[in-house]
Amino acid sequence: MTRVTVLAGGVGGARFIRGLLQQLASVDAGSEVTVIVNTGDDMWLDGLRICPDLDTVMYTLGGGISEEQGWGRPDESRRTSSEIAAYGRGWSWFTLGDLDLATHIVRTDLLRNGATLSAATEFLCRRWQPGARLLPMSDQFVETHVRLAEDADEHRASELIHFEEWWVRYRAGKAVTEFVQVGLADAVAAPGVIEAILTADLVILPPSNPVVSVGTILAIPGIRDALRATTARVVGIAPIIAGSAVRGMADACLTTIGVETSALAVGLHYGSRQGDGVLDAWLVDETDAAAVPALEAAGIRAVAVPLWMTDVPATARIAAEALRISAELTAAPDLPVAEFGYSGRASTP
Ligand code: FO1
Repeated sequence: MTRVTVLAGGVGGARFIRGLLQQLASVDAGSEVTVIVNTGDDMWLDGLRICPDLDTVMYTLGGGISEEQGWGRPDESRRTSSEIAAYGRGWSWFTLGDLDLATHIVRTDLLRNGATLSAATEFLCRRWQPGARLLPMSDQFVETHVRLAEDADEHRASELIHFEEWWVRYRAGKAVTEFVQVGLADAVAAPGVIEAILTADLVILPPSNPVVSVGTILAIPGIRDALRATTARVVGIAPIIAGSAVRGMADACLTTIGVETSALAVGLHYGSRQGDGVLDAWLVDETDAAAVPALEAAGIRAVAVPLWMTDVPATARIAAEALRISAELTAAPDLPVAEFGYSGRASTP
């Protein structure tokens, strides 16, 4: 029985996990998957607690996602949000569909009655049955805000605005100088999060946004240390293929933190567990095979495989590669460095 823990953001992470679950169902029926989900995109809107990444993972794995959007529900209507806009309230550029609103209403009802975000998430998942355990990264609210580098509508340069306003209203098109995790100082990992990393056989960093999704989770106290301490293998999957973000505007986020938009740069950004990083292995797309030697020289086992998640079977094949690499590293953690070149993890001198 394999215990797999995944640190996920929204659309890319959710789609990967769907393929992972299909792969595990065919090779290891007794396996258990825990998803530690980014809550940095969360916000209060119209009096409701909105949790974009928790809902995207829950809907995607529960069969309730709008496939063409990658978020929200299919066959949606916007009657309620139009009425809210008629009052001049809400975010007219952020769609809260009528069906989706029910999730926010039920979650907010639970929170207002004293439930933690973890408990509220567990309650919602009873309906959706995602086939994995969903844990928010923290039960405290830690919201990602961006500091504008330029004026934007009613906002002035150097002002902090919520990540979702930057992401959705401005399509990450306004220059920003930094990401700020508001509430981080008072946040701890949610119950079960650290344990899910320490007791896993395999921890996966899926192709979610490495800055505002995975990066946000890694900033929660104790999570990075748990990744460096776990006996599990930590395998990441590049969210950048041939120099461009697979989805979303991850390139805008990487530029903001001074990381090049490449599979190599993101792998080195996460770093090797032999150094001060979190990775044992890093999957890059075949078009980025040239990155393998530099990654291996940095102590990160690297393989080049097709990484386009074109459909669930293709995604299951990517998950199979992550499982294979993990098993290989577990079986032969420090392959001797071959006489001519690298044949495994660089053995410590
Ligand atoms: N993304 C958009 O591009 N436009 C929207 O109007 C929008 C609304 C929305 C409502 C609920 C929800 O859970 C997600 C929503 N998203 C929307 C997606 C969201 O911005 C992303 O899922 C993540 O926050 C970034 O990956």
